[in-house]
Amino acid sequence: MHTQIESLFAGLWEDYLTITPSAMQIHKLIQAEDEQANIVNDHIALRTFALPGMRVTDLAEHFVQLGYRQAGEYDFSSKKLNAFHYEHSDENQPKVFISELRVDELSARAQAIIHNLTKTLPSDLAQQTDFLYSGTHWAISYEDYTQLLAESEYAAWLAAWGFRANHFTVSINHLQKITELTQMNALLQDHGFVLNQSGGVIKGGEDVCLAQSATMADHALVKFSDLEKNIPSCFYEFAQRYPLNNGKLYHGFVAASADKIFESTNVN
Ligand code: OOG
Ligand code: NI
Repeated sequence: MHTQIESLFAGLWEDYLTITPSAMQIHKLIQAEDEQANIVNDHIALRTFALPGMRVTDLAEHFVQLGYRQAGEYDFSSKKLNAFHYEHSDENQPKVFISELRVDELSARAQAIIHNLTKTLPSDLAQQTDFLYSGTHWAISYEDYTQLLAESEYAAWLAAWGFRANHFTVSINHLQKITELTQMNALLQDHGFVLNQSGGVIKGGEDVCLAQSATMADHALVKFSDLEKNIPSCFYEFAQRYPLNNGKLYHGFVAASADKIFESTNVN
């Protein structure tokens, strides 16, 4: 049986794989190493501009309709981002982390580039069925991309890739043979995958009830209006959750770790 939630995540996953081939390679690597493993997503993440009609709440509505509710709230002041996470009443459903760029805090030049991309979009764009994996709805030049990149890596990524899952996250808690994030990381590194080192390979840990690692994003070809270029696309994340003092698994995020996970799409 395919639930509506499953079809939404399947749509996001298929789109994500088209620009993140390493995710399928890693998926197969886990299956080969841990034959009984059930590869479950801890969460996915989406990015957007904090502009009318495409704010976090507009994107989240697709999940709220399927039984999700807003849970944690986070602020990343140096990256000029707000974020929220959403949870389903069924704890086995993936969590959803959605961030938005506070466009009005960027330079006048960057704001002008972003307004130019978004000014003619239909007001009901975010309500459209496949919106969450619809990509870009505009043409951007490599020159403007580079301008944005100098100021906000997030702005540049979003302008180039549009609306889609930025990453999926394997839940280490649901694997069988691989029981520790350190084991997962060793497996990945043995097979040549490059991990995000910002703040250390493992962000967080048992002390904050959440340990996370991520690959550095793949590179994929973008057809800019003036030229074609390979730029960072999406990455794969790995999360291990630990119980709180009350014995229940922690289901939130850790702002200090998230701040570093964002950097998995940096040009390195
Ligand atoms: C989201 C980064 C934060 C996490 O697990 O802490 C995050 C992003 O890169 O869009 O996913
Ligand atoms: Ni994440």
